Amino acid sequence: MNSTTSSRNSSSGGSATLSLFDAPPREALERLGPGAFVLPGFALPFVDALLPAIEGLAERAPFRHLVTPGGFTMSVALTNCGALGWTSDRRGYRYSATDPDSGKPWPAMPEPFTRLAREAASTAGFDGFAPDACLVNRYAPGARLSLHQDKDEHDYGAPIVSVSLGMPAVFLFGGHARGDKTVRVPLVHGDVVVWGGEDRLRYHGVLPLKDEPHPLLGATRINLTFRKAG
Ligand code: MD3
Ligand code: FE
Repeated sequence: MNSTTSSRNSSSGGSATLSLFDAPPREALERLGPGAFVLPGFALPFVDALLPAIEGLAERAPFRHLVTPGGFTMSVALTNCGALGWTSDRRGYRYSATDPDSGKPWPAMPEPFTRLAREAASTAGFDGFAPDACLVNRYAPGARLSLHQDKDEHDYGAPIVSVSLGMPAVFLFGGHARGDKTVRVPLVHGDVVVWGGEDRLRYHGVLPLKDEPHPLLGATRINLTFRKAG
C-alpha cells in the first residue's frame, strides 16, 4: 500500500505507472492511521446478501447481552458466526468453538461475509485475509461500546475488518494507552473499516447511538467484525 499515490494517474503511456493506475480513487479509501482505512460504502453491493444471512444466523444463535467479568451487562447485543465466536461471562473473555447458550458450534460464516471481508482487506493492502471469526454486534438507540482493545486474538499480524449497517454511529479511534486522545469517525450504512499493522491494538469504542432510524434496518445498527482469532 502506497499512501502517496492514492490519486489516479491519468497520464498516458509509461508502463512505470501501471501500479498507480490500479490504485482505487482517493475518495474510495480514507486513511485514519498507518494501518487503518475507511472504505466508504464498500459493503453496499453486498447488503442484499448480508441482511437475510444475518437473520438466518440470529435464528440459530440468537443475539444476547453478555455480562463482562466485572459484572456489567453490555448494552450491545452479540452473536457470532465462523469457527470461533467471542463470548464473555464472569469468568472472563474468550473465543469458543461453541455457543455457550446452545452447546452447538456457531453457524458457519456465510459466503458473502467471507468474500466481503477478503475484498475489503485486500483493498486496504492486506492480501490473503482469511477470517475464522465474525462478531455480529447489534445496537439499539443508546447502546454504546466503551473504549477497549481487541486483544483476545492470537495473531495480531492479521487485520480486523469492520462493516457498519443500519443506523449511523460515531466511532472513537484512540491511541495505545487508554488516556490518549481520541478521534471521532462518523460511520454510516455500508462503510467498511480495516484496521491492521501498528493500528491493530489501538483503543477504540462507539459513542451512544442516537435514535436515527434507517430505511432498511429501522432503529438498529449492526456491526460485523471479522477477525483471525485462532
Ligand atoms: C480499531 N466493535 O466488537 S469494530 C468490537 O462498531 C468493536 O461494533 C465496533 O470494537 C462496533 O470489538 C467496531 C472496529 C474495530 C475493531 C478493532 C480495532 C476497530 C479497531 C482494533 C484497533 C483499532
Ligand atoms: Fe473492538
